[in-house]
Amino acid sequence: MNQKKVALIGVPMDLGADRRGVDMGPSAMRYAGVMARLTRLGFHVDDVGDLVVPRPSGVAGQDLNLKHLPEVVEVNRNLAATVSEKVREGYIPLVLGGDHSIAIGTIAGVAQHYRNLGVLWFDAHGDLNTAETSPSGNIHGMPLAVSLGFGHDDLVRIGGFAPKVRPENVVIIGARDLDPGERELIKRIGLRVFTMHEIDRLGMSRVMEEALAIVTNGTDGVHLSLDLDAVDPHDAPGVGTPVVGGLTYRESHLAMEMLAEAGVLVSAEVVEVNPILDVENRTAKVAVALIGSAFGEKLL
Ligand code: 5AB
Ligand code: MN
Ligand code: MN
Ligand code: MN
Repeated sequence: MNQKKVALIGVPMDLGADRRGVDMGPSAMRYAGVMARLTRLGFHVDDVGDLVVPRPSGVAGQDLNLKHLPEVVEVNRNLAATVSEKVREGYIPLVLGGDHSIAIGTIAGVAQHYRNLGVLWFDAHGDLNTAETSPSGNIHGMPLAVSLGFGHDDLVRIGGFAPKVRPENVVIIGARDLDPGERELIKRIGLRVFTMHEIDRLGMSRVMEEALAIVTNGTDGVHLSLDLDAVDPHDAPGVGTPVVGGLTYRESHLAMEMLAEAGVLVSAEVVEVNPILDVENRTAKVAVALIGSAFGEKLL
């Protein structure tokens, strides 16, 4: 059997968010041992390094309620091309963020090869805003909307086609902070959102069973988008937009282990790790431990 290959792609992007520092996320996760962790699991790991993120050109995009739009578009175009090339070469791309705006590029690249992609989106937030609904103008609050075909054309058309994914193939897990426009969109397109309320009531095991059934139904692969703010700030304090009442360390691990057992993962990104706001690199360590579980790590 051919050895499975993982391509690490760092994207030191922080222009999609208000708080600086998340650009150091890739370094923090490398320092926390992501490479060794995957190698130990038997993967051939190639670190392709970090994409170049331009310096912000003043206030471009502010008038559109899309901060740093040109830079975010440029980076995501490059990321989509890199991810697509790595998938073509037989790799599972593992994108290390950076703020969550980079999901636009990852999904654009993967969806070029998987036209019926399923998406598991772990997040305290919906990331379903558009310029019209966003309270902040920060593009990291918009990537799931963009991937579903909603938002500014320059973002939606990255990779040359839209939408990248269909609502019936996508689930959000861990939500506890949604804006009014996001709630409206969720209802309009019938997106399945497993809120913290449902995780409390059903338990993560049952939630993951249902979530996996949705994202594998009629799809040709599953993408994991893991925003570390899905995890409770007690365990993952180093994130730009912490929200109390999140997933426990154990719940998040169980979710990743069940994903690994399903054997459907074709790409992943781990985002919003902010070392400046962290405590002794705790959040990056949690991120790397979760990556281990998602890629098949087991105790026995
Ligand atoms: B993250 C908020 N909904 O749009 C907005 O961390 C927060 O990628 C977005 O989930 C958080 O600004 C984006 C208020
Ligand atoms: Mn190699
Ligand atoms: Mn979030
Ligand atoms: Mn997010």
